[in-house]
Amino acid sequence: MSILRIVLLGPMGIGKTTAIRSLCGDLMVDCDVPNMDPASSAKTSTTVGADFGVVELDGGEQLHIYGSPGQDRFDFMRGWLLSMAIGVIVMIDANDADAIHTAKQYLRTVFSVSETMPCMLLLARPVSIEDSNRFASELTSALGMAVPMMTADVREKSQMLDALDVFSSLLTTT
Ligand SMILES: Nc1nc2c(ncn2[C@@H]2O[C@H](COP(=O)(O)OP(=O)(O)OP(=O)(O)O)[C@@H](O)[C@H]2O)c(=O)[nH]1
Ligand SMILES: [Mg+2]
Repeated sequence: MSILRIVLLGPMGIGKTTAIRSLCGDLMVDCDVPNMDPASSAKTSTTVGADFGVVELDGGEQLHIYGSPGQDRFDFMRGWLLSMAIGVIVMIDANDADAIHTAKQYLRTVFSVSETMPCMLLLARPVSIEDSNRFASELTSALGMAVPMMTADVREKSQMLDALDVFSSLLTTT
C-alpha cells in the first residue's frame, strides 16, 4: 500500500483543522489549544503542531493529510512538513485585501522547498465568480505562472472530497 503525504497551508483560522476534521471525522488528530492571540483570529482554539488525518483513496492508496499551524511563530513547522510532502494545498480567503500577497508568500515557501511541488489553491471562503477570476488573474501575473485553483466549503465533507479528487489528479500527472 502506498502512502501519499500532503500538507494544508494557510493563515490562522482559514480552516485547515476544520478541513481535516470534515474529511476524517474522529479519525484525525488535532493539536489545538486555547487561542491566546484573539487579535489575529477570534476563534477559540488554534493549532500548535501538526494536525493529521487519513483518507483512503481508490486503488488502496492512503492520503495522509497534515495541517500546518497557521500562526507565523510556528513557521519552522512548515519547512519540516513540506520536506516530506508530495503535494500542497494552500488555503486562502480571496476576499482578503492581502490575499494576493498571502498566497504568494505561501507559494514561494512551497516552491523554495521544491520547484516542482504539485500545488493547488483552495479558496476557502465564499467568493463571487468575478472576484475569484480577478484573484486568479492577479495572482498569475504576480507569480508569472498559473496555479490550479478551486473553491470549497471546508466544513462540507463532500466538497472537500471533490477538492481532493482534483488535487490527486495533479499528483498523478506530475
Ligand atoms: N462563517 C464561515 N465560517 C467558516 C467557513 N469556513 C470555515 N469556517 C470556520 O472557520 C473556522 C476555521 O478554524 P480552524 O479550522 O481551526 O482554522 P485553522 O486554519 O486550523 O487555524 P489555525 O490552526 O489557528 O491556523 C472554523 O470555526 C470553521 O467553522 C465559511 O465559509 N464561513
Ligand atoms: Mg488548525
